[in-house]
Amino acid sequence: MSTYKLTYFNVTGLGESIRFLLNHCGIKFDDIRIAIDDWPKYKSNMPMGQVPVLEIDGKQYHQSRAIGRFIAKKGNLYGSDDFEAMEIDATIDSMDDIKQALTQYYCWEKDPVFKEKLKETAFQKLPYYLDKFETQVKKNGGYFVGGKLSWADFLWAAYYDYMSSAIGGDPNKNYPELKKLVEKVRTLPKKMSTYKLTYFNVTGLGESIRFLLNHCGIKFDDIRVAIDDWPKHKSNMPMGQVPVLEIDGKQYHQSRAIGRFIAKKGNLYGSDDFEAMEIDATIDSMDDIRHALSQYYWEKDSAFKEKLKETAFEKLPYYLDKFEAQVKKNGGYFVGGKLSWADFVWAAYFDYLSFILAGDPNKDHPELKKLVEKVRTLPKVKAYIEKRPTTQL
Ligand SMILES: N[C@@H](CCC(=O)N[C@@H](CS)C(=O)NCC(=O)O)C(=O)O
Repeated sequence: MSTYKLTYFNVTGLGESIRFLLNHCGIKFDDIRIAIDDWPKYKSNMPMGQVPVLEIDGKQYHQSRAIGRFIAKKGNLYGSDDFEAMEIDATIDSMDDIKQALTQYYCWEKDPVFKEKLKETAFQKLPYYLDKFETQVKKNGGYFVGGKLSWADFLWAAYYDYMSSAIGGDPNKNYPELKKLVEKVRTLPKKMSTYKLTYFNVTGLGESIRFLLNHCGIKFDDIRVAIDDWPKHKSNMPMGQVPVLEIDGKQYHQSRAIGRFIAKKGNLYGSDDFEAMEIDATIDSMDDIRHALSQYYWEKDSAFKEKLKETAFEKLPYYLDKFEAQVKKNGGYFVGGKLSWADFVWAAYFDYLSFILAGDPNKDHPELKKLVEKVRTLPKVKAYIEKRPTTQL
């Protein structure tokens, strides 16, 4: 579970929408609020001498918009495509333009004559912006963008406090659509998704998902169906198979689709579409060889089993050599010189393949052996392995 620490002043300002987002997305964080008098002690420790700063697992991230966008992506609040994302960005930039105009007069200007001038300019602009925003929300079914909740809605709802004190009253009072939207966002319950993974009490196709969920700090119910009970469950599964991951009551199936979803959340799906394609291809190749071995292992007809065994064992060294070369070329990982979903799949297949092969599949492949060890000793994966039920395969 990543640790989050948000540092800001004890005001709403640029920090409040981040607090709203973190709370809404169910991300626990330390809400550090610096007293203005203490600021000189902190300033030099901040990346650009400013706050908000969000620290994630000890690394500092700055700029309120960059931070907001990061959380919005995590919480599915950054639109459905790049067009919606651009609209959200534009809306937020416009909100910032008017907030900036108000801030200049309200917070910074000391000269009373100049302050009055800035106030005049800001108050001249304000209705123009509010009219535009009102029209936008009306057009978009009660939200700023795309007829659904987005980061832009959170920002406006969080600016309410600051704007109210800057203009001395509710900024949305003559704007029913904005008023409704702000109320809607500010009364949202805190969201904490619930995850339930259903699989058999074996490693197989479920284990890499268990590794990933643990590594990403996503709490989940690890439901392990006993083989004898399976007939009772089968018809409740989308394709009559497991693994199935239930998120907030909705079932998702197919181990790869599930793995990819968690990998994206955990930044384990490469840095771009090319790396993602390499990760997909690597995992599909892992599955090709796992499938060949499984087919032979579970075959009942002894003559056919022998034939399948021959085929699988002919293939195996070819795949292992290829994988070994790939990991060597990529600095100890399957793709891109860094940890990815592919590494998790291979590290989790270790149990299943060891069972079928009656020995360590990587024993003659030092790069693979090192990688599997690296993944399996990642702190949260290691802790999971130590406490997971002992299974035959
Ligand atoms: N392509 C599917 C295959 C799922 C699959 O084969 N699941 C097996 C367990 S490993 C299963 O549910 N078997 C019980 C059945 O089919 O009734 C995936 O990757 O999720």
